[in-house]
This record gives sequence, C-alpha cells and structure tokens, in this order.
Amino acid sequence: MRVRLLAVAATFAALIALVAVYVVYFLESGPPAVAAVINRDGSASLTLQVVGSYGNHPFPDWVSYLVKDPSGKWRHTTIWKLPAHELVHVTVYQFDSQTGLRNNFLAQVRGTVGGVATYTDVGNTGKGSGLPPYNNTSLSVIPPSEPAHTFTVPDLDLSVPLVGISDSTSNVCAVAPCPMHFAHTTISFSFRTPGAGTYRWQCFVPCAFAFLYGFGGPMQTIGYMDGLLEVA
Ligand SMILES: [Cu+2]
Repeated sequence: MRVRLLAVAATFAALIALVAVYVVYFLESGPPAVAAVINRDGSASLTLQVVGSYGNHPFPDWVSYLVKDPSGKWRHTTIWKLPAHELVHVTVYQFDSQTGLRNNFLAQVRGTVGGVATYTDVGNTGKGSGLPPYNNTSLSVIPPSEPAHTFTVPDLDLSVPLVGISDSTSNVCAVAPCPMHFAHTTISFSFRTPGAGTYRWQCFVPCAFAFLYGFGGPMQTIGYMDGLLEVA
C-alpha cells in the first residue's frame, strides 16, 4: 500500500514539475516586446506586415506577422506595447494570398473607430468577389472568401479581416521582411486601447498550411499568428 502511495506521489510530483518547466519555458522563450510609435498628440501608430512565409530560421515556411519598431526596423515579434486609453492607428501591409474564413462572422470589421477599416490593393484585384480593386475603400464587412488573416483581440471585441492578394499574382514575397514592391494589400484602422493590462490577440483564419485543420504550428505560436498587446 505504502509503495503504491509513494509511486502515485512521485508520478504526481513529476507531472507538476513538467508543467512548471513548460510554464517557465513559455514565459521565458517568447519574442521581445516592441513599442508602437507614440505621436505628438499621445496617440500611437502601429505598423505591421503579414507574410505567407517568414523565410528565415527557424520556421521559414510559416505564416507570420512582423512589426516596425520606432526606429523603422522590421522586427519579428507579436508582442506590442501600447499606451492605455489612447487611440492606436494601425497600418497592416498584407502580402499573403486569400484563404477564406471557416466562420463568416469574422468577415466583419468590429471594434474599430467608426466600425470600419480602409482597404487598398497594390498589384491585386478582389479575386472572385466581383468587386473592383480596393482603393482606399472603407468597409465594415468584406467577402468571407477574401481574408488571408484576421487581427482579432477577443477581450476588446476588436477584429479586422485582412484581405489577401490574388492567387493569380506572380509577384509574391517569400522572405520577410517584405519590401513594398511585392504584391500586397494595405489595411488601416484605428481603435482605442482600454486600461492597463495584457490582452491576447490572434489570427482566426485557418492559415497554418500543412497543419491539422490549418490551426497548428504558427497559429498556436506567439511570434507568428498570435501575440500580446501590453497596454500600460
Ligand atoms: Cu493567419
């Protein structure tokens, strides 16, 4: 009896130790936080790009977000620092092709100033949508077949679908950071940050190619398709 009790206790302790190792690794191994640009009026500007393949070590074929740091350099991190109770002006350069949504609800723009985002195509047309190319077009919803990714912060009820480039485009960027001469769409919107805290964000398009249901790999790795808003 006693041996059995000891064995159970030892196994339990080992499992707890594994969980602790996992938590420490998760907290320690993430990418660094990069601050948004703070404007004179106190608002912030956040400039992002989304790429179909990161093109670099350690996962060159993973989809990813990148962010521009205040010195203008592209950085591979999805942890961004934002001021509390301020407007944030977001510009996303989106270089990946269209995947489409599983849940059409996410074709809506939600939680932005005015409930809209502004869409522009560069070297691209609205594939299959029958729509003309986006040219600084303000929209509150886009065709659900068109998103390549979404930028979604569930706690803030903020979600913006990011239009993908056309499949027929040959001018596709394969290595991040992507220069602007490659085909991309530009999406811009503003939102107001809440009080201080850490808010999780993620993409909701099943965009992880070659993973089960498109939801593994980069879709569950901070630094690629999800991250944190550190609001302070
Ligand atoms: Cu995605």
